Amino acid sequence: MSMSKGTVGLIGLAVMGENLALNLESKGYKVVVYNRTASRTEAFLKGPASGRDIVGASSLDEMARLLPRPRQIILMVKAGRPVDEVIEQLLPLLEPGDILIDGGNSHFEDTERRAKKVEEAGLLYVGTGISGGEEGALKGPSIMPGGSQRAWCVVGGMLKSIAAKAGKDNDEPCCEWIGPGGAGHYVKMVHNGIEYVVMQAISEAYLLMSSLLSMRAGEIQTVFDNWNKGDLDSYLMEIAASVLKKIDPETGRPLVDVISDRAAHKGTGMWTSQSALELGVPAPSIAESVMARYISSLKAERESAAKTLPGPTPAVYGKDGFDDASKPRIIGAIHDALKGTIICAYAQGFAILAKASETYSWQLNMPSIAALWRGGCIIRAAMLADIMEAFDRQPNLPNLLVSPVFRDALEGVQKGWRAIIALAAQGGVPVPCFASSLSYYDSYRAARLGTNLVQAQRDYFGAHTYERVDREGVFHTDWTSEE
Ligand code: NBP
Repeated sequence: MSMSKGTVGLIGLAVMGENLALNLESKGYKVVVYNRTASRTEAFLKGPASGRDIVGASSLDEMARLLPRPRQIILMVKAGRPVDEVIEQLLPLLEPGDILIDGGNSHFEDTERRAKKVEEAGLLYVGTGISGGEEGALKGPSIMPGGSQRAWCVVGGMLKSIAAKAGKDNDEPCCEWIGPGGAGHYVKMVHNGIEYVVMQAISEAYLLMSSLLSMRAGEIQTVFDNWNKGDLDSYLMEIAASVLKKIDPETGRPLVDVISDRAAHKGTGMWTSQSALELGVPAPSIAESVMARYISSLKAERESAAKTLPGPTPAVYGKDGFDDASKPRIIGAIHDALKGTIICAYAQGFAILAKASETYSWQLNMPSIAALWRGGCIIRAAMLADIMEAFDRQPNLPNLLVSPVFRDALEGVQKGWRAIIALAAQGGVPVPCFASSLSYYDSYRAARLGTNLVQAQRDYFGAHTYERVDREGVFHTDWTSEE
């Protein structure tokens, strides 16, 4: 009787697992679900899953019996130890050819290790990034699968069917094979690194408007809404505007005003920065966005330092000699800084991907990665169409900054970007991400930096040698000799 396209197992019924199960079922798959805490399975079956082609398993053993071979099992449990624990428990219950798909935010090195172990047992392993949060999981996330190519041939159709769709006819699935081993989770990690920058940059725009221009949440929301209709059209811009609209029912104030400024994190931005450092890829905007969260968490120290450390008070619009034209001008400059910073975020993310691809022999396809981030994921943005085109035209583009479309965009924003950083510095408003991104841009476009002096000092104290600009070779100088 069933018109099912197939049966799939899903372990872990928290936010992501529940919604993915519903998404799979809506696309014609029968889903066998299991959760460690049985009450959660029961609540799901009685609640959102009732009347749907979703059945519960009370143990992993029962799940294994309910699934046809080769079994396809998606793990949506907490990243880290839980994934290892579930794999340990599953291995004795499964048979060669069965496929395990880890859809959590696992570290790519863990995925490499697990893939080896699982494949030694004759099973196939897919480590896939899934982005889009709760809504994406339900309606169509962006999916970044990596691991066994043989497994992709089996599960590719299913993953594509539940993914978001993008493109001009909205029919291109945001799901494509990424590469072997941990490549899928690596790409998801870098996605999150870029996400950290965009979020931090939007918060700097908000801080500047509130501190320099005394704008309230509602007014900033209008600006964000407008930007979201133009070149900054993106999911994060849209939700930032939506957040600013929300009123706290208890106080009647904008909810954002009563939310503590301590921002937490789950580690993916840190992992991206660690990987960039290890691979030797400059990615200061990503690192700075992680640091911005760290410094935000030093709330008590900041509150105490605010009473003692000297600094200017920002000039305030309306009081300190701004003319009438200055407010739109400042808002325009904030827009420019935000756009420049977001371009740097993508440029750094793709530069990390390029180096990782070379280092790990993944052969990552940059236009395809840009394409699958166009829909469903947290960093989806109109800008991704330009990124896709830039890599399509020049597959070996050394850095997005030098592609014609972004070169022109940066030319358009740099004046305002510089002006707002100067104003922020004069007023003592911290804009770490805007400022470090501009330094990245200026460093990248500098044919000569001051680092000749660094190399000279290295040679001075450690005989590390140096190269010269006027002839080939490696040189060392006895810096203390009188000659
Ligand atoms: P959580 O990351 O909060 O994990 C909770 C799930 O893990 C529950 O089903 C829990 O079972 C299960 N679990 C734990 Br904890 N330890 C376990 C163990 N030792 N054995 C078996 N199951 C165990 O859930 P989530 O927020 O839905 O995220 C799932 C994955 O997707 C994570 O890797 C997350 O990073 C990733 N992700 C999340 C989002 C998002 O927006 N939330 C977006 C993209 C990716 P229990 O009910 O018995 O405790």
